[in-house]
Amino acid sequence: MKVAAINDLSGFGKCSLVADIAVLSSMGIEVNPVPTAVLTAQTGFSSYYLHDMDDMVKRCNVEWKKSGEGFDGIITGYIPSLNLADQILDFTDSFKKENTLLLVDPVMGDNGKCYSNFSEGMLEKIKELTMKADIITPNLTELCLLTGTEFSKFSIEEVISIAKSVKAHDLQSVVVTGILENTNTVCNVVIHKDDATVLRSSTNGRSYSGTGDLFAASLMGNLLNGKCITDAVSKAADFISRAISKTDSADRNYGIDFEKILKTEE
Ligand code: PXL
Repeated sequence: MKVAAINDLSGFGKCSLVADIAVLSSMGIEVNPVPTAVLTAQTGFSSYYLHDMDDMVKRCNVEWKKSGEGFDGIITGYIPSLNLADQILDFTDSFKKENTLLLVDPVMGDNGKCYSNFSEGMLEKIKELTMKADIITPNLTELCLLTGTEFSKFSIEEVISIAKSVKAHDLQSVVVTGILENTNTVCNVVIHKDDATVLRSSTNGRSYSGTGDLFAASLMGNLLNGKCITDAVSKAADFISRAISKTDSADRNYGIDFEKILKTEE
């Protein structure tokens, strides 16, 4: 199994490509990274340097078409600029075949706040990308942005109804991630065909950098390894719960200690 992972490489934050490469590789899946940007740290830090990779996604598209590459999955995450968003749309047009699973994580914000990549233009590009996806994994903030809904505290029934409205086509699954029910319980809502499933798992009530990226990578890995969508979401949520329970740092910016629970070679 091979996955093209279109994401940034952040020096601190345990997110993006660090999450994709570590998690998918540990699940026996080959990762072919398509770096969109290299950062000293994810953008939640008070100071960081971002080096935009310019036309790297386009270059991968051109070179990999030339060498006849193909992928079982494509996963996309944080997009640093509109230019890269356009290149990602072209890349998916080239490499999403009938049997290629496209997971789009519409990374734009968390806890009701937008990340620094957000603009109205970015929202339009990300909407375009989500239309092509087999699975989208917005958190509640991103679900609100995608649907033009004002962010507030919703009941699970309300989340289900908003999530159903964002579904772009019959075969698309929508997974709304990280809905905090109370300080000990987090919900993930899965919309698949006409069914809505609510899966609950344990948490410590805190939010950490990179959790959505780790969740998306684990979800992709479980799907490619043959799990159905609800089992794959349940496995990904369990992975996050276990990783959070092993996390020492209280500073959300440094992310969760998922490496402690990845299987080792020994
Ligand atoms: O985890 C999402 C993410 C990925 N990449 C970068 C980010 C963020 C969230 O802030 O800043 C660079």
